[in-house]
Amino acid sequence: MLVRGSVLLACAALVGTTAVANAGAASAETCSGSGVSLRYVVLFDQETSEQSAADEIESACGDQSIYYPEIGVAVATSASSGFADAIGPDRAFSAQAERLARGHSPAAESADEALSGGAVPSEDRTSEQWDMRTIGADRARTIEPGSPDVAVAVLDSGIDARHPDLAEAVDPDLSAGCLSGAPVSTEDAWVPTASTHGTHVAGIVAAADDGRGIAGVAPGVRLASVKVVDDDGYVDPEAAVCGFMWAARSGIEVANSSFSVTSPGMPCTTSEDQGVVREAVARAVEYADSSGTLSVAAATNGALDLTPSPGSGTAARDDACEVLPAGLRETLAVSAVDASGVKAGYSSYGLGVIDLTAPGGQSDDCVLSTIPGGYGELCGTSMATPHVSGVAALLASGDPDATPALLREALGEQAAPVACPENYDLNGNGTQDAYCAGYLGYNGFYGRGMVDALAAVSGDSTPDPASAEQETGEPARGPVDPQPRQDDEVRDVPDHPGVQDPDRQPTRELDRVVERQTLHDVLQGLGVDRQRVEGR
Ligand SMILES: [Ca+2]
Ligand SMILES: [Ca+2]
Repeated sequence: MLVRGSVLLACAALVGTTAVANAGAASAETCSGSGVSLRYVVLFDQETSEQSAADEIESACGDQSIYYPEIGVAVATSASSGFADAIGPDRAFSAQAERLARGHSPAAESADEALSGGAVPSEDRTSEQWDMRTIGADRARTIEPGSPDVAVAVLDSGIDARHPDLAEAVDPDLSAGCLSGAPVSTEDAWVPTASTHGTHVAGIVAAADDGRGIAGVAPGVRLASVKVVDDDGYVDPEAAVCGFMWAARSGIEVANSSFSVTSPGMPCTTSEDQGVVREAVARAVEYADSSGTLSVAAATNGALDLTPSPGSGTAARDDACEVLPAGLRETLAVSAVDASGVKAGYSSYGLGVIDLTAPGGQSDDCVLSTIPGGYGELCGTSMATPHVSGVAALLASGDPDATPALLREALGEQAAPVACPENYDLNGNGTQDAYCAGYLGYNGFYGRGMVDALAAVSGDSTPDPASAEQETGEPARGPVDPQPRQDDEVRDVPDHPGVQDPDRQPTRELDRVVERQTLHDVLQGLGVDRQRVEGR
């Protein structure tokens, strides 16, 4: 606190003078500001020490809240309007400033009261869980409910730990609030305050198999409530970074991200500031992955085509759209299907991005799960994603040594392939609503297919390490599927003149993919690595 106080004094003293104490100190102009303290995520070279980072932030009239030395990312606050400029281009970003600039009021610091319900009905409602039957979870959990040595971090709006179907699973010692960008482990920091979302997601992963209410995919595993969604529904990049770092440092096996890092007006764009956001979140996810935390994330609900653009990573195509963290290489991206197994209309999709699919529901058939005070139905890729996280937790339970790479490989190999639909005119107006590129074993709607809980608990749970080692190798030319199956029909994606997108090229290269070799070449041209193609 002594340091913080002296920083503020130093900045205040500079206002209205022309004196600059030393070469590194901020000028009078950069220290003057609106007086509104805003939070920033700040990038440093990865080798930067905590003190060096703090010094640089101080000299820019900022106050370092926390520094993550493992990834060279700091969270800072500053009331100086020149803070980002003083730090330098492409190194600092404030989601709060972005919202203010767009006329949104700052997010509430926190709601005063935790969401909580009264008595929860004890009626057995597992017969309504069509989603669990779809992935074989109802049978799987009788074989393997999951180990309490395995934890799933639900990066979300908080989990109601008083819910009888969650009380045993939620581990307060593994839970934290991350809204400020720095973890706070007191309970009031990680309980839900404005949204039932996190509690709903948590129930899908691990609601108790106790004959009451519902049962989750892996009722035997522990849950960590890691609050990253603020009361206005935003996930700022510093909150996401904090969440992944918390999961990694806590040794948590799976991080479920049923959210995307967004700011108003930039749901998935690639603006300059998005570069800072992407870099910060990517570093955190990479670190988590290398620490043994598997990242599983929702494809999002905007019915977006997330297909990577030709050329490089993210932004060569004007309408290229990347969502975080689902679009990151180490993350398993999950699309959502309805009760009939067809991609839900809202689910985003894209060849080279979607890894797996799972039940998210649609319209009248949403997914039943826990909410504070009882049970409720929600639809979305947010609901699909925890099905995959739950199955990943089952796999980790059976093989404590499984790395994220091994879990990804096993999930992909065990998934039940889902073919592209012949016709995807959901509203019946004669035009296709989206186009599914790829073949049975790997396509833009379903990735490698429907996640399979029963397969995860039957027989060999994970492939041998030798096959996973391949994925660190150079991208190789050759068949997409190393062991082609007879039933792998290569899908000829039809022309689609009626698509309702004026910017869309009538025949994009992907739509002419007719054979696997070509698909592989196309994906390589798009910068999609071999791991994506082969399911990693
Ligand atoms: Ca239950
Ligand atoms: Ca249509």
